[in-house]
Amino acid sequence: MAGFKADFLWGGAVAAHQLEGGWQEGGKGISVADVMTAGAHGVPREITDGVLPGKNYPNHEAIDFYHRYKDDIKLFAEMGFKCFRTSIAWTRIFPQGDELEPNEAGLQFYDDLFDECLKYNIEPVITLSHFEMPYHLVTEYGGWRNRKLIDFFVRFANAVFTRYRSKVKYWMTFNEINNQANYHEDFAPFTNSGVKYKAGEDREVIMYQAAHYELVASALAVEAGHKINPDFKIGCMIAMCPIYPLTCAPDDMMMSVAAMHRRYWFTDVHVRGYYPKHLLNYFARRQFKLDITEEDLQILTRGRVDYIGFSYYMSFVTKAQENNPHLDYDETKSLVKNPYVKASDWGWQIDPVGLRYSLNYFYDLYQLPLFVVENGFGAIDQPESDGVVNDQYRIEYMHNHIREMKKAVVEDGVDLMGYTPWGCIDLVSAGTGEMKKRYGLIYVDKDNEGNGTLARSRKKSFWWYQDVIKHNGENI
Ligand code: P53
Repeated sequence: MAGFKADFLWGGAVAAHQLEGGWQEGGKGISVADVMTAGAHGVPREITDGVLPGKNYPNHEAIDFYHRYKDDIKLFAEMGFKCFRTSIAWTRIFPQGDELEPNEAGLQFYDDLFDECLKYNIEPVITLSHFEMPYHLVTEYGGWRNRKLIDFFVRFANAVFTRYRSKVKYWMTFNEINNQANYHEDFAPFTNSGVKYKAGEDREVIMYQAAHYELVASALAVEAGHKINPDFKIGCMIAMCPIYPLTCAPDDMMMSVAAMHRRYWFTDVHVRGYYPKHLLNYFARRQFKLDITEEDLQILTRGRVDYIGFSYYMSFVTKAQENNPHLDYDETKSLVKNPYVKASDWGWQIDPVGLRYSLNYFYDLYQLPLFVVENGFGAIDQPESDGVVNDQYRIEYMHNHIREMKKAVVEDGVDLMGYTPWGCIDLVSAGTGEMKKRYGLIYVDKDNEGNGTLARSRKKSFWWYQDVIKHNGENI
């Protein structure tokens, strides 16, 4: 039986702000990640007004990849990586975000990093905006609630597309653009869009406006990228947590459809180049006044993505509720526990079959190539007496997810480009800012308080994944 393609992109995924550190090196500006303190499960990260003394900002040093990337990439090569997904920190290229000319030291850093990957035949897979936009764009412009951000982003995209046109082929525009569907919490609006809400504001309409500007910026970037190098493959990036109905009661089923509409319309716009009717009807019902011009709508049709990149960690469950005649979805209130699956220590429901379901969902709807650009198990690791982390639980998680992914390819005929497990090396958690929520196949000696030698060591999963890649997943 056929399996994964011969040129399947096995690799790993990270984001600049979660591992680079060097937050002021090479002329880098302050990003939104630089003003977020460490939190914990159930304790949100604090978003401070600039960098304040006496606070713990875990992304400032992270795991010091900025100085250690050569050794780390050597370890990725040893695992057999065919690709490495990271992001370009916007603040290394345009430190404030609104400059006219890029910062040469920042451009040079990524030239060196990509050269190091290419030395081992590792394809860089690059996200343009991964929760690390310039903080200056927040304080001066209000983040993505401002249309001016489109020009700043497109300038950034053009600068890096041009500079790396012969080094990078695979790109994504906005990481997990749909996380901000959860606009009642402060985290996603800030990390996705640099939006800080004022008391009493209608959060939802601001979220739709910011997302619209991002979608226009993404489409312009796709269009520009294809001109700079027609071989570029430029994708979107969606946080996929499929929302199941709690029961087969028809109202529960319809609630799940309505919830999926609210969380995944972003993909429709990226892929099809226009807004789905259900969302336009919703805007009309809510009487949202959005700045969406005729020209914007033209741009959206021109800048459609080449593939769908998505993260998959968990599935969600919803049910119909009283007094909700329109089946409106509120991510902070509409979700319930799935009685059939277990959850991680951070409450993320573990559901490998949900990955097969997600691959089928996307492929049935869009027939575009898919790329699983994040998947993994955040857990507390304890090195044993010999110093090795025996992370059998992580191996089991990944094994079960790869097996379901394989069924989607072999049995269901989904076109899958690759698989890059999240945090292939331990790094700072985005959601909580912790180090102890580890995803890596490589252990990094550093704790939540910032103590540790930063030394790297191979976990048991390192050898396991090396074997998976070597056999192109045939042993799963
Ligand atoms: P952490 C929420 C839901 C799904 C994925 O997350 C998410 C989030 C945000 O926390 O984020 C992605 O570190 C994101 C990465 C992040 C990773 O998943 O909170 O693209 O930056 O680190 C894992 O455990």
